[in-house]
Amino acid sequence: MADTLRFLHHPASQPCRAARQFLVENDIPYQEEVVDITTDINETQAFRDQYNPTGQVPILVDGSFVVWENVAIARYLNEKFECPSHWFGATLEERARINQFLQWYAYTLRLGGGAFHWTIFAPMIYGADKDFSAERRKGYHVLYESMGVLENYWLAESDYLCGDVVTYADLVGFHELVSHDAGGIIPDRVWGKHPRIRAWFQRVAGRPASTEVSAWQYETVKKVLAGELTVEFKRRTAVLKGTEAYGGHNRGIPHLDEDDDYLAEVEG
Ligand SMILES: N[C@@H](CCC(=O)N[C@@H](CS)C(=O)NCC(=O)O)C(=O)O
Repeated sequence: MADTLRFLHHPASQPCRAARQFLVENDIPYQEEVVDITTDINETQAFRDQYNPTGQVPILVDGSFVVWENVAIARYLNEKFECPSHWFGATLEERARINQFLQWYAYTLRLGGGAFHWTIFAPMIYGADKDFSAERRKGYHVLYESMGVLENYWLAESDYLCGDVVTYADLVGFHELVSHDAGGIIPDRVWGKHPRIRAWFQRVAGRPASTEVSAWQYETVKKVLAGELTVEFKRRTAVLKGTEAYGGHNRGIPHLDEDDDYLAEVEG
């Protein structure tokens, strides 16, 4: 009998939710194992040696085979279970477009997660008395740049990011925005300037699997924002490595001490 797939994840993690939604959407049986990233368990050498040298989730374990990185996990599942071709493209051009999005997102939209991380998690990790405005500013910079590209390129002519059907690109893009939405990270004025993103976000949110996979994030962050829940972090390191990136591809990157009117321009 084949081993049951083990999926190591945390529901607060955007890449974990995307890969998990792929499992749910495709009715793939799996055993769920939540890795408590509020501790440093995933940073131990034993964890790194056994699963992933970066210490990050999501991780898929299929018997003796281990694969990490959400896109690699979804592609592995897609091939292994011969999932419907819309997820990763039926034609050469569809596949190229999806690949293009998944490369682009990893260096831009994904790093915009810093706007969420440094607003919601950082005070619980490092202490609410500290000033995270510089880190937040970096996160917002790359988030807003990415939203501009989503609005004016990826969603310019289609209902979904890579055409007129849902693909894995939509799942990763959606879950980045779920964190921002749950955390109230994107001001209403900025949502209002991105009507295509808003319509697309609602379209993907309407999928039953989206609700199932996002519920924990919305419920937990709502309690945190209402002051009803403080998550006890036993670690003193960021849970989103790489969030120090600043700027995407379209804007010059001013020194942190210099005036940057880009945020004011988007929010104004
Ligand atoms: N490039 C990875 C990123 C995964 C990632 O950022 N995981 C975070 C949670 S969102 C994590 O495991 N954080 C724990 C840590 O960094 O110690 C992917 O796309 O799968």
